[in-house]
Amino acid sequence: MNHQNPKQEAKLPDPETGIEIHKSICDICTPGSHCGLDVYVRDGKIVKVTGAAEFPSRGRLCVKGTCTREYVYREDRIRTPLLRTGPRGSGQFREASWEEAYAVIADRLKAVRSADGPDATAWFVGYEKWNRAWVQRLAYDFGSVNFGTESSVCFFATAMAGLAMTGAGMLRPDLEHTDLYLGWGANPYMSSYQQVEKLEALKARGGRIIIIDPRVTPTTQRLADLHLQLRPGTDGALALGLANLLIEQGNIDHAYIQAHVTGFEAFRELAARYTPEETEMVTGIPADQLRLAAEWIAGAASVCSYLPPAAVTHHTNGFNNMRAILSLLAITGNIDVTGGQIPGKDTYAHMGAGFSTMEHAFISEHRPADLSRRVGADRFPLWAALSDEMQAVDLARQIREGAPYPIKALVAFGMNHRMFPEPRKMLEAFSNLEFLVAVDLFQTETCQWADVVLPACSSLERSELKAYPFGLLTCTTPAIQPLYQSKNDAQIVCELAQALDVDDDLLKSGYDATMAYMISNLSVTLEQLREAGTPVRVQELCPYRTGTFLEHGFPTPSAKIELCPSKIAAAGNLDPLPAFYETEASLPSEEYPFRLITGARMAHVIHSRFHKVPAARALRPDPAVDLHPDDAQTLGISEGDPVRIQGEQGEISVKAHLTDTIRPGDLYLYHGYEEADANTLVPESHLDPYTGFPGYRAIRCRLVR
Ligand SMILES: Nc1nc2c(c(=O)[nH]1)N[C@H]1C(S)=C(S)[C@@H](COP(=O)(O)OP(=O)(O)OC[C@H]3O[C@@H](n4cnc5c(=O)[nH]c(N)nc54)[C@H](O)[C@@H]3O)O[C@H]1N2
Ligand SMILES: Nc1nc2c(c(=O)[nH]1)N[C@H]1C(S)=C(S)[C@@H](COP(=O)(O)OP(=O)(O)OC[C@H]3O[C@@H](n4cnc5c(=O)[nH]c(N)nc54)[C@H](O)[C@@H]3O)O[C@H]1N2
Ligand code: SF4
Ligand SMILES: [Mo]
Repeated sequence: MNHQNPKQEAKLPDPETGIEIHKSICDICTPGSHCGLDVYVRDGKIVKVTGAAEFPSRGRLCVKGTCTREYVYREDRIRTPLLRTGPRGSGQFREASWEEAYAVIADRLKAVRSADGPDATAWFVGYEKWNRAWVQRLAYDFGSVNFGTESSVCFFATAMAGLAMTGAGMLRPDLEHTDLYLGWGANPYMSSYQQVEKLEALKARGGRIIIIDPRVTPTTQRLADLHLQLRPGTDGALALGLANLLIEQGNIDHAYIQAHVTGFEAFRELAARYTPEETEMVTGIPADQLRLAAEWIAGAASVCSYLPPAAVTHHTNGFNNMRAILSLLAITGNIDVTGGQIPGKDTYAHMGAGFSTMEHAFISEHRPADLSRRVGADRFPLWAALSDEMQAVDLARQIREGAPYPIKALVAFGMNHRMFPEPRKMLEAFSNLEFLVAVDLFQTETCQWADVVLPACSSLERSELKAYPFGLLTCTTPAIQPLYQSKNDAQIVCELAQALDVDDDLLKSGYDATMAYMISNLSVTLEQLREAGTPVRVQELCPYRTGTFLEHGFPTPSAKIELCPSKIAAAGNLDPLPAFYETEASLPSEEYPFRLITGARMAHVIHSRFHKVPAARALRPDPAVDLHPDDAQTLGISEGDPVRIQGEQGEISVKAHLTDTIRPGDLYLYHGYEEADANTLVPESHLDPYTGFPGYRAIRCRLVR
């Protein structure tokens, strides 16, 4: 087994300062970014971190990345494996060796499997994407169908819309060639700065940008030629309203529809309900702005859209809203064409780079033949039809209720129970478990509930494969040795495979062997990648050729783009048309006059992880709710006043922040604070029936001074 991390090929220490510079990557946010790092190390400790020029990020970092040193050295890093000594949730542990911890895990998991079968163990990975293939393979090796991830609430609903309609999951916008960009919930200044320059380039070459966002943001101010400031959650109605105008005016692509689209007649009838007046009433977008947007779409040689991972789909009607957007692109002939929405495949760890690796085989080789029993499959049949993961949003319920069958043990890598609606119900579920393992960098609240806690290390402390667009691949080496006794997650999985003695020689042969397997179809080796130290272009680059699906047929039952997908019809009681509807809990009432939108990104935080990084926290020390000045005046609230937000499930206390960038009647709140957790206000039942995604972005509530 390979316990040792490979040696870093660093620049020699500077004779005067004793500082060595190591290349690494920041994995704090999405794989789409993963900026390159120059890590300045003296005596084995990081003294400074800057952006490395040789990566696609070209030497830049965001505010979180510049806080990397503080993030890595957060005081609550877990130092050793821990075994619970006090009651569940008490946080009382004793230190243990890795061998002892593995032995306990193996004993307890096998006991659950003997008594209740392998599916009584669930395996979960949170925000991190790089380690998922390993955990998924081990879950399958152990015999469980219940592997799930944070994708139960992020991006996959958007992918599902594409999958259901076209069979191709990732329909990326062709920003380089498009005439018109529809930024549905796009605000890259806060969430992915690398996208900004692409939109600036589009603008510079004369392309137009429409941003659809209920708020005024840096993106609407700096990039939008037109800002459609709609009521949150009404994107579907807006897309149908635009479709209706385009159809009425004959500005759709009849030849394309004839050749490549099914379900158009039914869709046309649905859209016809959204006259400009009706659309204005539902969305709040003035009819003249709607007409202008339709005119621009009609006049554009090509149109593409942001693929919003969260903003559009974090609604109880999010999936249909997303489908309405894609339907608009389909009837205007903008799917699988230059400048439109182009299919693409994942290369590795949720990143498309234009070549393939063995990751898919690595995961699927040991996949149980029948996944139909996985958590959430009964409740969210469309999810089950399109994803091989459990729908983890249903996990807490199944653990508590034991139906359709009991879940007794949970192995959780990077699990933050506050990610889910009504987090206390996840804690209740934890206390019902027989056994909980938590693997994390930090002593989180979730860890407090575990029986065994294992210390993971950060991206700077591990060697890791990483693919980037345009055929780039790298394998990092550790900039510093793992802090304390921590290890990287994938190595932990390989060692667990040994402890559990699963029938998997590859996994048991260690982390390096598994990485080598991942790229065994490529001409480049791990050693060569490590020697290079920065991304190299692989020879096997073979990007998707635009128009291939149009030419040979889409991977759907009809071989066409389906506006009323047969996969939805087959999944049971769901409307195959992208109808627009709103649920009661998202509609303000007399008792709950505000609509709360939680989670719109802020540059200096990411979910649960940066509220405890002092430098980042100092930028906005207290949890605060954004409130329109008109509403503040009505309620007699001033800037900085303490306020209580009361929902149907609970309440939290925060400070008031007055801003006229939002619509009166809306409230905005960032999530992940322990002391003021937005998700305590999101009802556990407030879910999209198609995807299981929570409606984080529209919850009715009231505000009390
Ligand atoms: N109200 C509201 N809730 C939301 C959202 C919202 O918009 N509003 N957004 C949702 C979305 S889109 C997402 S993606 C989720 C994200 O939600 P989470 O998955 O909760 O994201 P984080 O809190 O960033 O990270 C989860 C845990 O992973 C740990 N971790 C980080 N790196 C590693 C590692 O390398 N190994 C291990 N083992 N652990 C690690 C962290 O310390 C943390 O405890 O939240 C969702 N929840
Ligand atoms: N700094 C930072 N960066 C991050 C993250 C982070 O937490 N912090 N999280 C990462 C993750 S997990 C994700 S999923 C991405 C998400 O990143 P983005 O896709 O940028 O998502 P958000 O910032 O949540 O929302 C974008 C915009 O959508 C608007 N919006 C809210 N509701 C609606 C609606 O109903 N319709 C429309 N059209 N717009 C709406 C918001 O006002 C906001 O300005 O960011 C990633 N990057
Ligand atoms: S957190 Fe910032 S620096 Fe790190 S990968 Fe994301 S965008 Fe880059
Ligand atoms: Mo996300």
